[in-house]
Amino acid sequence: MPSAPDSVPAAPGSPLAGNMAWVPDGSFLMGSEEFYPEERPVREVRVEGFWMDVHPVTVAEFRRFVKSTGHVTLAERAPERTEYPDADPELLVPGSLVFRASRGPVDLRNVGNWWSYLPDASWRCPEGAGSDVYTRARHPVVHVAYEDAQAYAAWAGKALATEAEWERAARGGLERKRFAWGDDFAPDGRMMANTWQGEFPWQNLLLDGYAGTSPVAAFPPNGYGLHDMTGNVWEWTSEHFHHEPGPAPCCAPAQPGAHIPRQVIKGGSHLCAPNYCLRYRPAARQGEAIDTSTSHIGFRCIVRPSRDGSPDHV
Ligand SMILES: [Ca+2]
Repeated sequence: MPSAPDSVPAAPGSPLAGNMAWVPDGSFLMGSEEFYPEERPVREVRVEGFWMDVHPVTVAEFRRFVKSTGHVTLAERAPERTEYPDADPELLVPGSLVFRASRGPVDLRNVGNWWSYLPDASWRCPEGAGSDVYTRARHPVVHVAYEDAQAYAAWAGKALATEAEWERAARGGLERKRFAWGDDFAPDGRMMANTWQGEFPWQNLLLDGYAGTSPVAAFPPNGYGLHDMTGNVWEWTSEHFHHEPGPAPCCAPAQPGAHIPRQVIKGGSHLCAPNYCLRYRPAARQGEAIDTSTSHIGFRCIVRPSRDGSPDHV
C-alpha cells in the first residue's frame, strides 16, 4: 500500500493536502439494475488507487481558496445575454438555484415547484440576500458550478474524480450493496446519511436531524474512511454525461439550454427522498449542466499517485 495520506505534500498555496483517505486499486462492480435505467448495466470496472478527500470541500476550505486566488464563482457573475438569448432579462443577474419546500403535495413532474433562481444566492449567501454561512463553516460548500470545482481542484493540486473512481470510493469495499454501508437503509434504526425522510418536497420528517446540508462527517464513514459520499450534497465528477432521451432528471433541476454540456454528478443529496429520487446510493448518477449551481451540489477532490508512487499533482 502506498504511503499514508498525510505524506501527501501540500501543493503550493494549499493547506489542504492532508485529510485524505486511500482508495485501493482493484476491480469492482459498477452500476445497479435495481433502481433507475441510467445506472445499468452492472459491469466490472478496474481503477488505480488514489487518495480522496475524506469529506466534501467545506465552506471554510472554499473560503481559503477564494481569499488566496480572488476567484469569483459563476453564481456571482451575471449570465451573458449572448449565452442565453431566450432567457427572461430579469434572470440575467448573479444568482443560483435554491430549493424551497412546498406547502403541500405538488406535481412532481415540475421541478419549478421547488426550485427557484434566486438573485444573489451564492456560496456566501446560500439562501440569497440576507443569508450567510457564519454557522456553516464545516458544511459542504454549495452553489458551485463545474468550473468552480475545477478551479478549486487546480489550486489545491488535486483533481476531480472520474465517475468510476468516485463510485469505487463510495462503495467502500462492499460489493453489490445498495448503500455505501450495506443493504439496510437504517441499520438498527441508525441514520447513516443526510437524506430526506417523508414526502418530498413538502414533508421533511427530519429523522436524521437535518433539513438542509449537515456538517461534514456528521454521519459514519464508509469502509474507506470517507464521510458523506452519499446524501448531504451531490458531487461533481470529471465525467462527461452522455445525454440519452428519457425522463428529465428529478432532484437535479434541468436547465433550458440543451446545448450546455453536462457532467455526471454522484451521491445524491439531502433532498433525495424515497418517493421521488432514491439516489443516495453509490450507483446513482445524474447529468448536470456545467453552468448550473444549486443549494444541493458540492464536490470533493482526489490525488492520483504518479507511476513512481509519489503523489501526482495536477
Ligand atoms: Ca435530512
